[in-house]
Amino acid sequence: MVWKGPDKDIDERDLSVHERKQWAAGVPAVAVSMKRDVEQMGPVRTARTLLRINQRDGFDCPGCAWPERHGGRKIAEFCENGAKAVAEEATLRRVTPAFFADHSVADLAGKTDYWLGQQGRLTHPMVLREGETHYAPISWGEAFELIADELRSLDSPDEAIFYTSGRTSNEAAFVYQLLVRSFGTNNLPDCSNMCHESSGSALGAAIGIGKGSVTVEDVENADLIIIAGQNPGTNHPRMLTVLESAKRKGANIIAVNPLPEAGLLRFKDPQRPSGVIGKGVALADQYLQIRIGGDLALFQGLGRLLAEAEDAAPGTVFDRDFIADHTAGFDEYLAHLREVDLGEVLTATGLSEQQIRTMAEAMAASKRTVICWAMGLTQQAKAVDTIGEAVNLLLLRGMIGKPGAGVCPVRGHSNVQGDRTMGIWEQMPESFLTALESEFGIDCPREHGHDTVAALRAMRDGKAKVFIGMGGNFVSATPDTAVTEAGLRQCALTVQVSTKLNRSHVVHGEVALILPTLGRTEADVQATGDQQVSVEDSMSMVHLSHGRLEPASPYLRSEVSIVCRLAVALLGPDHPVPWAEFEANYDTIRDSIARVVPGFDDFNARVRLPDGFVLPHPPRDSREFHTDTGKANFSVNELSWVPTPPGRLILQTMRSHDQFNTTIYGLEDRYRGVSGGRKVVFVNADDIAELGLTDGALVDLVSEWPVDGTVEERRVEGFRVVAYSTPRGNAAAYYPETNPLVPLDHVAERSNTPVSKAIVVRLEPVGA
Ligand SMILES: Nc1nc2c(c(=O)[nH]1)N[C@H]1C(S)=C(S)[C@@H](COP(=O)(O)OP(=O)(O)OC[C@H]3O[C@@H](n4cnc5c(=O)[nH]c(N)nc54)[C@H](O)[C@@H]3O)O[C@H]1N2
Ligand SMILES: Nc1nc2c(c(=O)[nH]1)N[C@H]1C(S)=C(S)[C@@H](COP(=O)(O)OP(=O)(O)OC[C@H]3O[C@@H](n4cnc5c(=O)[nH]c(N)nc54)[C@H](O)[C@@H]3O)O[C@H]1N2
Ligand SMILES: [Mo]
Repeated sequence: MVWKGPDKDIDERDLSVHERKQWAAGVPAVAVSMKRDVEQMGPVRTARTLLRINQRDGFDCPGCAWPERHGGRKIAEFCENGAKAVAEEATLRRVTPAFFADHSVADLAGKTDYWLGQQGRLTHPMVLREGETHYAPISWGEAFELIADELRSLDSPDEAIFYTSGRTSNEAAFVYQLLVRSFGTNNLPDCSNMCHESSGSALGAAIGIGKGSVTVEDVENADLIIIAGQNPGTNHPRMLTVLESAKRKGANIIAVNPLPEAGLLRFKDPQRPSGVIGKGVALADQYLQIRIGGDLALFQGLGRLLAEAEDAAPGTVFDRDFIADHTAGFDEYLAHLREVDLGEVLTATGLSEQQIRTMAEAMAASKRTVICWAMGLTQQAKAVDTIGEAVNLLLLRGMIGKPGAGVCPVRGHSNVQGDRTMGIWEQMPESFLTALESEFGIDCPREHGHDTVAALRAMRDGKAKVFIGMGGNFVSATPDTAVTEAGLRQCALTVQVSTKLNRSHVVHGEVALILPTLGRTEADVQATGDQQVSVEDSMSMVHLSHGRLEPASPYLRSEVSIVCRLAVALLGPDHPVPWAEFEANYDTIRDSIARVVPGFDDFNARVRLPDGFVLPHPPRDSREFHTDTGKANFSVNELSWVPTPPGRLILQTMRSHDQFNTTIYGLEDRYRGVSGGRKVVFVNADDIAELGLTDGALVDLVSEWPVDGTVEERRVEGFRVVAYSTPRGNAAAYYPETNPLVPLDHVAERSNTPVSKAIVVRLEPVGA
C-alpha cells in the first residue's frame, strides 16, 4: 500500500544537513523561541504571555507534563519549546468562515499538518454537510442538536467513539467521561493509549499504581539518574535544569539511547548567565548507544551482574529487608536472572560487556537511584515487560518509596495524567464507576470500551459510526494512516473539538463538525464569572491554570461548556447531572470530583494553595503496594529483543525539535542538524554503504509486516538518507510522516500501544 500524503507545501529540496549539536539549550534556544512568538503574537502580547507561563497565578504551559518547581520558581519558568507551544495557541492568525469559503475540503486535504496549523486559530463552529465541498458556519445550538440526533439514532451507544487528547483540563475531562458514561458506553480511547499506556500497565502490576513515584526534589537529590528512551532536550527541556542541578550536587547520569541526543550530552541553561556564554554542564557520565528494543535485555543483564555482585559480597548489593518486607516473587526473579545469557545481552543491546559492567557498578554503588523513561521504552512490542524489568532493578535495591529514588515515567501532554485520573479510560475500575453512580444517580456501563487501536478496528469494520475528538489530531497521531483515514471516512459523523485546524478536520465522515474551543492561555468567563481549570503534572501535583488573554474569537466555547451543552441536548433537561450548574461554575464540578475521585478531598480549597497539592501515591508515601499480592511484584520476563533481518533496518519514529506531536512548528531539527524539510531517514553510515546507498540519496521507506505467511507492505515515498550516529541496523525518521508505515496490529503486549519505535523497513532508491 503506497501512502500518498500531502507534502507539496513543503519543498524538500530546501532540506539541508549540518553537523549535529553536542549540547542543548543556551542562546539559540532563547532566540528561536522569541522569534517564533513575535512572529505569531507581536512583541507586546509575547512579553505579557511568556511571563505568565507556569507562574502561580498564571496558566499551565500547554507543552509537556514536566512539573514546575515549587517555591523557587523562576520569573521565566518556561523553555524554548514551551514558548513555541504558546505561540501556536496565542497566535494572532485566524481561520474564519471566509477562509473556509475560500478553501474547499479537497483543497485543504492536500495540505500538510504544518500548513494547516500555520493558518491560525479556529473562530467559528463549522459544519460540512453531506455531499458539500466546503465547511459552512453553524450555530452552536444546531451543532449540538445535530450530534445528539446522530448519537440517538445509533443502534447502540457502543457505536460511538469519544477520543481525548492530553491537553484537556481535569474539569473538562471529568464532565466529558460523565457525559459518555451517562450516554451508555466506555468507549473513551485517549492519546495515552499510544503514549505511556505501557508504563501504566507495568507499574500497575508491579507497584499497584500506574504513576511515577518521584518528585522534582527526588530527581534533584538522586545520586544516580538513568534516562532511557527519552529525549529531554527537545521534549522536556525544563527537565534539563533539574538534571543540571542534580549534576552540580554530584549525581551520576546514565543515558540509554540509540541516538546521541544533544540534551543528554551537555546543557547550557539559558536562564543563567554562565549558561549563555560558558561551555555548559556535561550531563551524561555514561552514554549507552543501545540498539532499538535492547532495553529489556540490558535490564536483565544488569540484574544478573547485580546478583553476581551480591553473591561476591552478600548483604551489600540487595536490600534484603526491603525485599523481605515489601516484595513478592523475588526467588523466581533471582532464579531467572541466573539463567540470563550475557552473550545474548551483548548481541541484543549492541553494547560492550564493559559498558554494562560499568553501569551495573554505578547502580550497586548508588544510594538513591531514579529511572526516567519515555517513548523509547513504551512504544515497543515488549514495552510492559521492559518497564517491569526496570522496576525489578529498583526493587532489588529498595529504591522506591524513599527520598531521591523511584520510578519516573516522564509524561507527554501537559494533562494526560490528570485526564486518566478523571476517568478518561476505557476500563476504569469498579470503585470509580460505583462512586460516579452514587454521586449522580446515573447508571454506568460495565463492559470495557475501545482503546485507540480497538476504536480504529471498530471504525474499519463499520462497527463504530460516530467519532468525537476532544482535542488532538486522531488522523495523524494514530498508526496505519491509510486504515485510519478509511475508517473515519466510513463514519456517519465526525466531530472535532479543536483550537487549530489539522488533518482530522479534512479527513472526515459523511457529516463533519469543527467545534472551536478556548486554549489554556485564554480567559474563560461563564455565567458566574471568570473560571479556572486544574491540571495534574507528571509527578501527581494538581494545580490551577488561569488564562487571561482575550479569546481568539467571541464565538469560542470552553471544553467544559461544549460538553455540558451537548449533554443537555443529548440527555434532556431532566437528566440528574446538574450540567447547567457545572457549566456556570467550575467549583461545582470540583465539588463532585472531590466526592468521586480518591485524593481530591477539599479540592476547591487545596487547589487554591499557592502550589496546589500532591495526590496520594502509596508506594511513594508509605511503601504500600496495592497489588494483587499486597506487595511490590518482581516480574519474570522472557529475554527478547529486536533483531534486524538481512537487508532491512529497524525504524523508530520520533519527534524533531520543531514540533509538538502532529503540530509542526517549523522545519528546524536544530540539535540533529536538519533544516528546511522533514522527510529524512537517519541511518548508520556503514549500513548506507552496505545497502548500496549514498548519504543524501532519495529513498522510499517500505515497512514489512508478516501476516498469514505473506508480507504486508506499506510505503512512504521520497525520503532523504542522512548518515547519522545510530547503531548498525537501526534507523530513525519523524512522526507523523512515517505513521502510514506502522501496522495497526503491531502493538505492545498487554498495553495495546502501537509499536512506533520498532518497524521493520527496507529502503528502496527512488526510481530504482
Ligand atoms: N517540544 C515537544 N515536547 C513534547 C512533545 C513534542 O512533540 N514536542 N511531545 C510530548 C509527548 S505527547 C510525549 S509522549 C513526550 C515524548 O518524549 P520522548 O519520548 O522523548 O519523544 P520521542 O521523540 O518519541 O523520543 C524517543 C526517544 O527514545 C529514543 N529511543 C527510540 N527507541 C529506543 C529504544 O529502543 N531504546 C531506548 N533506550 N531509546 C529509544 C529515541 O532515540 C528518542 O531519543 O514529549 C512531550 N513533549
Ligand atoms: N509514529 C508515531 N506515532 C505517535 C507517536 C510516536 O512517537 N510515533 N507518539 C504518540 C503519542 S506519545 C501521543 S501523545 C499521540 C498524540 O496524539 P494527539 O494528542 O491526538 O495529537 P496532538 O498532535 O497533540 O494534537 C494536536 C491538536 O490538538 C488540538 N488542540 C491543541 N490544544 C488544544 C486544547 O487546549 N483543546 C482542544 N480541544 N484541542 C487542542 C489542536 O487542534 C491540534 O491540532 O501521538 C502518538 N502517535
Ligand atoms: Mo505522548
